[in-house]
Amino acid sequence: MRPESEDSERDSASRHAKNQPGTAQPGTAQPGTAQLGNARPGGNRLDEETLRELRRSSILHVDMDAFFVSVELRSRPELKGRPVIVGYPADRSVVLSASYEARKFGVRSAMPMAVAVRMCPSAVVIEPRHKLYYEVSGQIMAIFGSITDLVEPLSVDEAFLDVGGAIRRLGPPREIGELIRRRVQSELGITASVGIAASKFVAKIASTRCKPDGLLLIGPDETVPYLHTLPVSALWGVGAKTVEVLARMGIRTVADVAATPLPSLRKILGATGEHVHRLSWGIDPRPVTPVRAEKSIGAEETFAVDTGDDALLHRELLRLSHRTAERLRTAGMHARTVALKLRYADFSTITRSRTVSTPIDSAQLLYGVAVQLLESVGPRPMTVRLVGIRAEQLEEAAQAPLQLSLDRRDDNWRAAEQALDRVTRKYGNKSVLPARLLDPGNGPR
Ligand code: TTP
Ligand code: MG
Ligand code: MG
Repeated sequence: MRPESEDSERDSASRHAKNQPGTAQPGTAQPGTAQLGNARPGGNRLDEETLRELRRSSILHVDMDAFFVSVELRSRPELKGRPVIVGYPADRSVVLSASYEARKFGVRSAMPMAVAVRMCPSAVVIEPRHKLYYEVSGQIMAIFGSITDLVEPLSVDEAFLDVGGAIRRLGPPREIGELIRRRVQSELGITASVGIAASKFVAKIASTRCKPDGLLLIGPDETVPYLHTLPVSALWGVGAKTVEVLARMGIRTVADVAATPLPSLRKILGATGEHVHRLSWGIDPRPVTPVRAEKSIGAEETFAVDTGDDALLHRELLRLSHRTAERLRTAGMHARTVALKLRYADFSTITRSRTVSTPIDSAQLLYGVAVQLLESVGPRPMTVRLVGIRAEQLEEAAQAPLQLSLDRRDDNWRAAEQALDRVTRKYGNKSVLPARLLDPGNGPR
């Protein structure tokens, strides 16, 4: 008998179709669990073959459902089941988080608030309480950390976990996923969805597909057939522009990508063609890499005179982005998260951060995120004393081969900035700067 037959069947994606989220309810063991045995109290030891098999799909992607909204609903349970949006009510603001009831009306995160309210006039809008979310985020990460050391946080509400080393102690990955879901629910009062697979890429797809309040395991044998049912946009790094480019060539699904010869893909997409091709066959060898939260690189500046001037703030952000990006590149690091810090005239300080899907090391990209973060702050209550940018969740450039930014402009920026680094090293600082920074009269675009 093939050793994997029992488990791979039990763990098959087909049993947990995406339209059946949350099939495994907290507290209910999966059929067959008892026979598996384990090292937990009352259980038998897992035999080596079973263990090897279970370890083939040991990567979990855990993400909270409608995180900011769910945290708010803990103190306002009467709103459960109703459309709820977290965001500033001002027209310039965007939706930060939308309950699944609001999503039925078409509301999505990052949508302008004005549009969202028009789509769903019955939605209850709640102003964000970022400090609270960061506290809960810490508690989420602490739960993950009690399962395994191999935790790679991706943003405030999600992380990859490699639970291969925890199977003897806690049971098969699916049980560990259910354990995490139960603990998040009972200890923090919110729900999480868990995707499980052999790779980070597929685990993330799985969690997205089983939301909300679900668990989906895509076993090794189901991975390729499952991927091939998806649209190309499911591939990491394939954004709207690339979808368009591929569609013009008649490539619409992951199966189409897989069936396209590599040389043709290279011709269409350049160097990233190879990565996209590999992903289409479920190949993503990147390991779960724990990142230390304190590892960060940044720059900040106090204004000579407190300011409320947007143009000045933007210009300063651009300058700080260049400083930070140069330091990143010197250190050979890429950043997953960009944080903005604002200190107001009364010394009260706020930070906002955003995690990007492709690690970045260019000033233009840092600046882009910083501007979005500044906009997400909403109306500022008073003038600003200090502004800062911090690149967080750093990973070594060599560890992040999947620079799947398919926007050629990004690559051009990176090349231009690398050239700038070389000039700076040779001729000293400030010999070359973007025109906007040299001419103080220049406002933001
Ligand atoms: P997400 O996990 O992307 O979204 P979500 O948890 O609200 O919903 P889902 O069930 O689809 O996972 O983001 C986590 C939180 O991060 C979200 O609740 C609010 C915050 N956030 C922002 O502040 N800005 C953004 O642009 C996005 C996408 C999220
Ligand atoms: Mg979430
Ligand atoms: Mg998330």
